[in-house]
Amino acid sequence: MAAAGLGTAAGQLVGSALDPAAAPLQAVGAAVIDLAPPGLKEWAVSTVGTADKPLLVATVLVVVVLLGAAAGLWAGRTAIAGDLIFAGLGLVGIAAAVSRPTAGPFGFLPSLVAAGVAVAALRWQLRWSSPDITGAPSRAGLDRRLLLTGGLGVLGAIATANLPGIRGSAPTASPIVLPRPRSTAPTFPTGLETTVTGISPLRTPVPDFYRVDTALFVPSLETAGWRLDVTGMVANPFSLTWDELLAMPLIERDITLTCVSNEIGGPYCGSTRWLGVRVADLLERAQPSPGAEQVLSTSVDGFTASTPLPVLRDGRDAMVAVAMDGQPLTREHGFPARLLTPGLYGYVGATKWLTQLKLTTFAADVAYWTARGWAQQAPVKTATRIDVPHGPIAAGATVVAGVAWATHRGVSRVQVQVDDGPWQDARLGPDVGLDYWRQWYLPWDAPSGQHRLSARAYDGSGVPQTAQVQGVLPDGATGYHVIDVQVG
Ligand SMILES: Nc1nc2c(c(=O)[nH]1)N[C@H]1C(S)=C(S)[C@@H](COP(=O)(O)O)O[C@H]1N2
Ligand SMILES: [Mo]
Repeated sequence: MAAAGLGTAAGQLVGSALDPAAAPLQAVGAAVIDLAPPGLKEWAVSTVGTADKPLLVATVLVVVVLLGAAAGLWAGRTAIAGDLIFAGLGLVGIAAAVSRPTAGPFGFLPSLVAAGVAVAALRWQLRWSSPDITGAPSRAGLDRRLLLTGGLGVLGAIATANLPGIRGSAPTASPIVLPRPRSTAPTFPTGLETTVTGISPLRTPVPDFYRVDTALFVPSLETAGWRLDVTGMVANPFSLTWDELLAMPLIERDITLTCVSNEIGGPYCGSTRWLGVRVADLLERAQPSPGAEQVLSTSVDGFTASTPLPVLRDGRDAMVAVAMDGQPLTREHGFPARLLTPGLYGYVGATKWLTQLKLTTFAADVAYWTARGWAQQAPVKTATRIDVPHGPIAAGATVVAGVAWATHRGVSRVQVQVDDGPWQDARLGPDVGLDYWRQWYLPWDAPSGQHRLSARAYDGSGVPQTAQVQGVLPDGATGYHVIDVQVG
């Protein structure tokens, strides 16, 4: 176990110096994410949420250490067996690192070093712990092993601390000056949160904005050297530096972003003010060829999304965003630039750490989640979330309140049902436009006892909410958010 830990620590150190994504834990963790069946991923997202990444790394580490224990036990009988286990582990790490879409030429090195160090450490331990001529284990061997285990603790700590970006490093060194938008958003109204305690604020604070992605470590890009390539089936391919992108006309828009994996009533929906360059402007300059069907956006970490071209040309404010809530994007949300497509779920229109927009066909290029069975076309479905009450409440005058969204279609009406009573129209909060969620509330004189509250919305054309998520709902389920409340 000590040898496995030492080897891993060495690999992590080489990786952090060379290419963090190639470090053994990151590389294997990322491969597990990409290879995991979609059902497992949904389970992870819904049960452990954003903690899924540290949990995954910890699991990989535990498996490595357990295999180290097996190596130690077998090596006691046949020394070569231990070598073989560590060599096998090293090969897994190397395979994971070099098969990344963004692998560099030295991706194999961290896991190679890890396996080498582990084999050497195991051999060294075996030498000292082999029985002496009387058959008793040598004293020196035990002391050494203790020493080694102690050393492992220290190095293990370094290695774990050395997982840059699992939580995202500090923003870029050079301060970023955001140009003023050419087209500003209307004055932002005051939300219901000033009067309704517990309702989602009309604008989501950036630290509270949900994060969903496949990136085990948050890519740490800098604006210097960053480029956005617009390429593929276009008459005029081009490439923009950060300064060139910012020199284009910027739009400022209030847009709600949500994840298809959000459970009914779940947290994976956020709303804020974005600043960016219209995708339509970029397309206009590139001049897509007649056969182009989609824009395949690529992230620096290899993630891809397919956004249907007609959607990007129908006049909506799809943008390459550079700021949210008045500040440059945080690393977690795609610094320095990301795609944002109002009305589409994140996995088909919101690529973070964006580096390329490629005009292509659906047959020629299959995006990350489409390859894993998710729909190619994914407009956001109408959804409602009850934010309050949350937990038991006292009997008497109170409110039921929350948010509803039908991105790019707007929300025209929200209704609440108490137990089996009539559906009552809730009052709607301020209107921030078709692309933004709507707060709502309904005063409620809550009688003592156990009550069931249901909420549903209608989109801007009056079409009622049906299923919200993933298509598969249990029999009889409506997709409405339903909660049970204990009153009194
Ligand atoms: N590079 C990259 N971009 C990505 C993803 C990803 O896994 N990698 N996930 C997408 C999904 S599924 C969603 S819902 C949104 C979430 O954006 P947020 O984390 O800023 O809220 O990012 C999208 N962009
Ligand atoms: Mo998502």
